[in-house]
Amino acid sequence: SARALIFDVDGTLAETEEVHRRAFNEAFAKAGLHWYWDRATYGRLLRIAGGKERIRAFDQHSVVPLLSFEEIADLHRIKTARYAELIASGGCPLRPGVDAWIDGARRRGQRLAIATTTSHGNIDALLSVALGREWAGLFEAIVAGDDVQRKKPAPDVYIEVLERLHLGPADCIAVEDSGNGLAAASHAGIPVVITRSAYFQDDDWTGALLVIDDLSCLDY
Ligand code: XBP
Ligand code: MG
Repeated sequence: SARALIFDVDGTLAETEEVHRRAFNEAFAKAGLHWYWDRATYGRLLRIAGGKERIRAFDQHSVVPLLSFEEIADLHRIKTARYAELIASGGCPLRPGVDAWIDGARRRGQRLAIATTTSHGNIDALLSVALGREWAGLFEAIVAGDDVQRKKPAPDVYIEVLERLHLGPADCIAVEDSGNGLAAASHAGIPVVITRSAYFQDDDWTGALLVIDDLSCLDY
């Protein structure tokens, strides 16, 4: 079996995207923007990884783009604060099978890591509720979007995880839910298990090692 499992966060460990979407919409309202991302719009926008990048792409496609980089950063800060509040108050449960996978991996002596587009603050908000205050001790490497130059679908987060673990790509398995994630891990040479999530049911999974509905589908 693989020596290390590298997990994506959003969509893979938990169905966080509806919480992200709500936080974006509440940030827009707070900033006085007449923007609202419904599910269909958000589904299209998810092709762009990263919240700041997603806001910028949406703005650039409007008739009159209006936001500077600073304004986008401010808006994204409001969104991030709101996301943390929503997660802290209501939480967002881990997807079925995630707990068992993490336990099983530890029993088998597999190492664990995280490779995500979102921020360290957002990972902490989510996992300190879902896995407890000491959650970070479970993972040997935690690499977030702003730690590297290019976000997914670029392989940067995965390459950085491999360097920190001192492992080659064939020693690992990446667990992902999106086409961007599949591309990122594949470009780093890492085999990918896809656990299909709410927003990415029917993507093109060519190149994936395995496509499953959730991690409880696997017995090991
Ligand atoms: C997740 C994302 C993130 C979140 C928002 O991608 O694209 O942008 O939607 O997070 P992946 P931020 O699961 O492939 O890592 O607003 O913090 O960027
Ligand atoms: Mg994801």
